[in-house]
Amino acid sequence: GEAYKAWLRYARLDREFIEGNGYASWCGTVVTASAEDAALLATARRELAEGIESMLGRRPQESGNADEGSFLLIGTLGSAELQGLTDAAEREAIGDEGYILRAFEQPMRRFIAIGGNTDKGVLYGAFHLLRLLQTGQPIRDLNVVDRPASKLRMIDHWDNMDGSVERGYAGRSIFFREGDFLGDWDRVRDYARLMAAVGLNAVAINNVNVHETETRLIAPELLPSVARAASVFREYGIRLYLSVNFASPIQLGGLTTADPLDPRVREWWAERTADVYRHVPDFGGYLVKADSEFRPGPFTYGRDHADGANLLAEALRPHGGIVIWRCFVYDCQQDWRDRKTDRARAAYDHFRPLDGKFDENVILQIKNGPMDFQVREPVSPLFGGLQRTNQVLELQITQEYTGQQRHLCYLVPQWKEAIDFDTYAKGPGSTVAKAATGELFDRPLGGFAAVSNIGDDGNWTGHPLAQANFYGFGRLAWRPELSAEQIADEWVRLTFGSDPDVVATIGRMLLDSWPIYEKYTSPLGVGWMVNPNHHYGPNVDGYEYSMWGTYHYADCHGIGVDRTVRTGTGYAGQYHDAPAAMYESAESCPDELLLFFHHLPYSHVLKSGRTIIQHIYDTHFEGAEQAEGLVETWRRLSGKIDAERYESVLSRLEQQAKHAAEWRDVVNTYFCRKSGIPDAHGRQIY
Ligand code: BDP
Repeated sequence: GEAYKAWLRYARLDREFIEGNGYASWCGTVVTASAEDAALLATARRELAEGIESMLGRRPQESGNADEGSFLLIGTLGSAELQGLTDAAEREAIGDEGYILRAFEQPMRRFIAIGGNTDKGVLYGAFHLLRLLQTGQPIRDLNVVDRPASKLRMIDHWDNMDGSVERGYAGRSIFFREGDFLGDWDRVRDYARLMAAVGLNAVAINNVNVHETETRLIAPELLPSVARAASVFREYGIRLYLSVNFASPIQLGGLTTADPLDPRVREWWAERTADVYRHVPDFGGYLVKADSEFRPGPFTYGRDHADGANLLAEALRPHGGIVIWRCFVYDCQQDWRDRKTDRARAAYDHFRPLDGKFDENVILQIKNGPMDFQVREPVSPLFGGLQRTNQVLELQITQEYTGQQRHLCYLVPQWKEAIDFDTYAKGPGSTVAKAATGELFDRPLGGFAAVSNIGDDGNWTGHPLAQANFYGFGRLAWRPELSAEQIADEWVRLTFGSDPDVVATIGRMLLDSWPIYEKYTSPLGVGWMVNPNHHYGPNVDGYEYSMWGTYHYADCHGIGVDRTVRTGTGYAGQYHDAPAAMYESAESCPDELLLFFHHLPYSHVLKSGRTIIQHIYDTHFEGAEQAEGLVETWRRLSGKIDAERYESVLSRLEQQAKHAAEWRDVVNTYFCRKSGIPDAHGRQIY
C-alpha cells in the first residue's frame, strides 16, 4: 500500500508543473563522475533514477558525457568532472558527510551538480534533490551547501530475536524471528533507504536488554548473518551496531567472571571483537545497558562505569569502533516511603563524578529527561554537567508513554524543547543541541539516538501518522535548528501530497497533538499515572506504591515531588546556576514542570491564574474534547486521502477519543475525591 512507501512515495507530479519548473530538462540525464572506491554512488544513481522516473514518468538516461547538454552531475568533488566546481573552503565546510547541490548554466551545458567529499555525501545530496522535487521546490537557482550537525545519527531497536519488540507497537521485528535472523533482506533494504533518506547513519538492531539468545549475536555462529545485515545497511551508508551483554565473558566465554579489570576478561573481549570485525570490517561498535533494571554490569565487581565502558573501548579501538554506554542507571528497588532517594538524581549522581575518565571512543547515551520518556520532563542535567565526555542524546520515537501509536502524538515539538534547552554550562547559549553534537565542549564524538517505532506492519509504524516521528527524528539529528512546523510541513507533503487543505489540516493535527495528549494525561510534569508493565491507559496510583522511584505523592492536601535543594531531594541543584534557580522556586518554575519540582497544595495558583486542582479539571475536559475534535477534523479529509490510510488513521483517532475520555474520568475522579474540591464550573465528575 501507499503507507509502506512512507516519505519515499515519489508520487507523479503534475505535467504542467513539471514543465513550468523545468524539472524534466534538468533531470532527463544523469552523469556519474567516475571515482574509485565509491560504492554509494551506485546507490545514489539508482535512487535518482527510480525517484525521477516515478515523479516525472520517464527514467533518466545515464551518460558519461559532462561536456554538453542538460543533466544532473553526481560524483565526488575530487573527480575530474567536479573538481573545478567548488573551492577549498566549501570542501572543508561540508566535511565527510555533507554535499553541495548547485545549478550551473554555462554556454554548452546546464547542469545540477550533486557533489560530496565522499560518496556518502553524494547519496545524501541525491535524497535532498529528490525531496525538493517531491515537494515542488524550484531548482533553477539551486545552491545548497549542507552537512549534518553531528557525527552519530542513530536508531536503537529494542528487537528481540524471538521476533518480539520491547515497547513495539507496530508489529513484530523486521530483523528476527524464532531465535534467528528473519532473512527478509528486501524489507531491511527498504528500511535502510528510509533511514538514509533522512540522513541517519547508524543502527543498533537488538534490544538493550540483551537476553540469552541475543548474547550470541557476537558468537561465531551468528556473525555471518550479522554480516549480511550489515552489508544491506552499508549500501545506504549506515553502520551496524549491536547491544551486548556485559556478562558475555561468562555466558559466552565460559569464564567465571566479567570483571572489567581482569586480564582474562579483557583478552576475551579483544578476541571476540576482533572476530566481529573479521565478519563486519566497518562494524560500528557496542551499545550497553549495564547495572540497570537487573542487567549485569561493573558494579557486581565493585568497579565503576568508566571501568566497564573502557574495557569495551579497548577491545574496539584497534578497529575504529565505539562504545555507546547508557546512563539509564538507577535503583529500581527503592522504597517509596523514603523521600530522600530520588530516581531523578541517579544518572547524574552516577556519571558526573566520572567525567573525564572515559576513553575517547566512549560515548555516553543520555535520555532526554532524568526519568523515562514521560510526556513532560525537564532536561537531564548531565547535558552541560559532563564536559570532558562524549555524549549522545537519547530520545524515544516509539510511543511507550505517549499513546503507543494508538494515540496521535507528534513528538518533534517535545524533542525541540529538549534540544533547545539552555544548560548555561558555558553561560547563555549552551544548548543541549551543542552539548550533544560535541560543539559545546569541543568533543570529538556526539549526536542523537532514538528508540525505533518501526515494526513489520505494512505501514511500518502502526499509526500511519507516527511515521512523522521517525522522519522528524532523522531531520532533527541532521539539523537541530529545523522547527517542528517545518518538519511537519515537509513530512505531510512527502507523505500525502501538496493539496493545501491536506497540508494545512494534517500539519495542524500533528502540531496540536502533543499538547492534547498532555492535557488528558499526567498533569504539570508529575509523570506516570499509567498502568504498570505495559504502560497504556490511566492508573493514577499505578506506580505510586511500588519500588520504581516513580511517585507523585498525592494526598488530600496536595501533590508533587519536592526536588528543591532547600527542602527536597536536591535534584534541582544538579543544574547550572540559572536553570537551578528557576526550578528551585515555585514562583519561577514553569507551570508545565511545577509538580516535577515542587509538592504543593491543590489551591496553589499557577501562572495561568488557575489553581492546580482547577487546572487538572480544565485540561482533562479540554484534552478529551480536543481528542474528539481530531476525529472530526480528519473526517473532513475524506476523499482526499487513499482509503487505506484514511480508514486506518480514522479508526485510531476514534480509539484515542474513547481512551482520552477514560483518562479524563479516571484522573478527574481521583483528584476530586482526594482533594474534596469540586469543579468550579460544576461539570460532572464521576
Ligand atoms: C523503559 C522501558 C523499558 C526499557 C528501559 C530502557 O520501559 O522497557 O528497557 O526504558 O530504556 O522506558 O532501558
